[in-house]
Amino acid sequence: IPDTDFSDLATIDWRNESLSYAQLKAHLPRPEMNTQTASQTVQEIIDDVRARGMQTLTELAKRFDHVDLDHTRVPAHELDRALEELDPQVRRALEESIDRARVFASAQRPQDTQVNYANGATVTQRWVPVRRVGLYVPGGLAVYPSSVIMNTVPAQAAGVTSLALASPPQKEFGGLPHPTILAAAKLLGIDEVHAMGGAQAVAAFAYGVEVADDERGGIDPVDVISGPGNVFVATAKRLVKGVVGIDAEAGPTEIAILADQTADPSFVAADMISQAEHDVNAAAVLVTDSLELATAVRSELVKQVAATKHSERVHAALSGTQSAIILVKDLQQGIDVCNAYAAEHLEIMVSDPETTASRITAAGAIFVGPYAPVSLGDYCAGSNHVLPTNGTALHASGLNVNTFLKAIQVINYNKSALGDVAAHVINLANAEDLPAHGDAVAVRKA
Ligand code: HSO
Ligand code: ZN
Repeated sequence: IPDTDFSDLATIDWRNESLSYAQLKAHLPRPEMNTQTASQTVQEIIDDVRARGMQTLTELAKRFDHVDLDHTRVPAHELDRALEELDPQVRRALEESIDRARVFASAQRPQDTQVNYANGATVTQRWVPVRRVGLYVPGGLAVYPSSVIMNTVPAQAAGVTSLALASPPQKEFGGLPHPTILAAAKLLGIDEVHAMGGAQAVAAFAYGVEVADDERGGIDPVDVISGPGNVFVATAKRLVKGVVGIDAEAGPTEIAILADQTADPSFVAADMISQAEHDVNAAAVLVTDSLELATAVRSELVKQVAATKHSERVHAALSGTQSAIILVKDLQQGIDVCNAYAAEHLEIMVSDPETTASRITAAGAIFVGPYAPVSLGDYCAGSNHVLPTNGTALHASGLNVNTFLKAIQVINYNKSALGDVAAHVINLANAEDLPAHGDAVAVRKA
């Protein structure tokens, strides 16, 4: 391998190796595990919210966010104002993003299924939306109105009628969440927004908060909490899981690119940088059978990283153990590597991208060909950008309407249909030494 310019990005050379799936999984670049847990502090906050409700929420807003609130609910006129004051170009972009996401999410709605076993014997699977969803939106440095869209649209398309948003109060905005977040909520038709952050927001959503004698009301408990957050939010979600459903725990974002000598190195470098821009722990992995491309991408990285706004963060992300260029002997090995890696985002820039994409069996989302960069999917493709990270795409899916639906199985048998299988039920009940189960059928036979 020739000496390279962008030498902090590791090279892994597997051109002469034949690695099994297990070996691939063991040696792929992954972020170092963050074992830090905040369980005890977070459990105390949850208990406190359950015991003292709104009182705890306002006290913690004072302690952590340095703002004075007497209630978390953001007044309706503040939502209106945020939307009025939103930059019109940003507004149009958000609207386009919402429109495209809605079309795709609505098309995902699953059909109910019904099977007839006999006359008078049907079993149906009926999809029903959860009653209420709590959406968490982080404050601070990361202000992602696009994530408000990505979390809200599939819930609404699923038919969820009650949706509340929580985002930390910001001192510089007079104790309200960030105005772009408020504007995005208003655009989406969410009118219940709470200025609350951290573990306390998750607790308030999970258990609800009762408030007597205040027209602003309390906080109704939700069935599902979704949305990203810091370590306290993630820990709180883990602790309330079971009481409510939660979306997957999102780790740092990652991009893998499977490319051959036909790929444009400036596109490859730009896309690696685009996701590295999120976080020093973000991962960018190039998988290629072309040494020439790998070298060209390195020189592009030198140029583009120097010129990009967040170059320090990008440089840190590309230098971390989670990022690398992986050299493979051929396309097949490249596909095997990608299927074991199970990237949150996988771009395919090879000569026949569609055929190659059809052979991918694990990825949060696949971006096919040179004109489908991940940043398109982050904002305006129509697909969702909340996707499984850190290899969980092996078993998990990106946010979609099913996240907010449950399937109810409906059993409808009449007397003669029950009679047809009665003996089998009774025999199985006896085999399990649960004769009362059989009796419940026998009593109906008379
Ligand atoms: N790439 C991120 C989503 C995002 N990008 C939001 C920009 N804003 C995780 O999929
Ligand atoms: Zn992004």
